[in-house]
Amino acid sequence: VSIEEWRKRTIYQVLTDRFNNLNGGWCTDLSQYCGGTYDGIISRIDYLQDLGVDALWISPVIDQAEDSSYGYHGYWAGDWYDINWHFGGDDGLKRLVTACHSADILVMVDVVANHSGNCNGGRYDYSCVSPFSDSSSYHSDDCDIEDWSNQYEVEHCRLSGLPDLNQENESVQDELYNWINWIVSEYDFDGVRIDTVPEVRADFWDGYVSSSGVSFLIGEVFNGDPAYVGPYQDHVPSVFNYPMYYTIRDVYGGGSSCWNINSRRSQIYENFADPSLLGLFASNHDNPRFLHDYDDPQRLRNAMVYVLAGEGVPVVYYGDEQEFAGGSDPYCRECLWPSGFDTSGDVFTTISLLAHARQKNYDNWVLSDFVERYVLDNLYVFSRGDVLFATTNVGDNSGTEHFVIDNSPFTAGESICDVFYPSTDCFDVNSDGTVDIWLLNGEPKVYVRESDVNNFLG
Ligand code: ABC
Ligand code: CA
Repeated sequence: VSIEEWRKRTIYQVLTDRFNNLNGGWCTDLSQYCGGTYDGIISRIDYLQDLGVDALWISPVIDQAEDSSYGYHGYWAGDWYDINWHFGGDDGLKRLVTACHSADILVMVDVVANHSGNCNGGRYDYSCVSPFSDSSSYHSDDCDIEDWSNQYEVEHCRLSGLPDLNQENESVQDELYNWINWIVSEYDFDGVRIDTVPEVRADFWDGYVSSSGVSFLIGEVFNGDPAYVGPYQDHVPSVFNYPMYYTIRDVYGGGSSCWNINSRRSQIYENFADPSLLGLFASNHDNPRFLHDYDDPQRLRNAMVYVLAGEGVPVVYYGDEQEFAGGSDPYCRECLWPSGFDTSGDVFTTISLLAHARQKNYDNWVLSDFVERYVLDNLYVFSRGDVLFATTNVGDNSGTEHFVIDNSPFTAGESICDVFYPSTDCFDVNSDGTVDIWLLNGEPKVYVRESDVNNFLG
């Protein structure tokens, strides 16, 4: 699957353990397994299709080192060549990939090359790890990462006490390169999400990427500074746009000036090789959810318009569409099934409309350049092709805002329509070419020409 194909996709991030437990039930302890499986996901592919997402990012798939607690999230590797039986094992994973491919959903696997798990609760016990069961596979520095500004420490010390693989040991490096090639080809994955990128020396990733056999790999560099994150895109084709994540939250959540989007974009252009390929997101599994920090679905709707139509590849974190509001890890990792997979909420509908429009890609708007059109403290308007997006940061219950903008893809006298529900609302572009934008109670709007409405909505 080509990079160009990935650009059109909308990625949906699930924690495999939390998406669907076919036996139902409630999860009482979010720090342990809750029973979600690959077959659970397969049985709800229709839900993914209703939402309009067409790429699925699943948890790390391999067997876990089980000590006093359990790696329900998948980041604590045990047997690298075995598939986590809790999720359905080898057969279950193969069934999932086949079912997704039949539904034209790409599958992205999450992988870790920085560390393994701890065995039997011991800091130096590697006995349950295969093939890295010997201490020579790990960095000998024996320290924990404390100072995130010390890059030597970040690369050689342990993240949360996890055994830190020594990629400077050539046999470890070769094994990791062989492993990524094996896992991708054995399970027919279409893309890769790479964990803990800055915790391994940057040039390790060159060989990892070329061994992977896929074109789209997206790395996690958990840092808000574009100057720190940007250079990693010289080694991994895409990385998550963590700098823009913080800006999306500050602006649409916290109500800081929309000019912050403008200035963040300039920084991103200065520091990244290809801003258009970065992963755009408003929530993930390591941070309190958007609605936890900003308790207003109208604000989340604006953020999702930016995520789905802004510059980058959109990533929707499961549960945001259900307006979940969990706090820090593990509370942001709720079980989805108690929601009943409802498809009627405002945030669900907003995501669904835009994600389906992305699939339609009428007039190639998804692949067209992002053009910033009009910015005020409380208004951010941009276009992709001939689609115009108006977002605001004032939140619900804020009354009516009226703007007249003099920069849009439309010309005087044309009839254009806001396509958001409950009904499409059409009006004419003013005779001087300006467009009147009315936003009620902090809502976002999306405008297309009246003659294009059906093409856009499909
Ligand atoms: C467990 C417990 C947690 C507990 C933690 C210490 O141990 O569950 O309650 O707090 C997995 C599990 C976690 C588990 C960990 C450790 O393993 O999912 O539940 O936490 O056992 C990735 C994954 C993540 C995964 C791992 C480990 C890595 O997405 O799910 O965790 O495989 C660092 C790493 C990053 C990692 C993240 C959790 O920790 O770099 O890869 N995520 C600074 C640093 C970041 C650092 C971050 C958090 O703090 O720069 O590198 O991320 O510790 C901004 C700044 C940033 C700053 C943030 C906080 O603020 O610009 O630099 O980030 O403004
Ligand atoms: Ca390391």
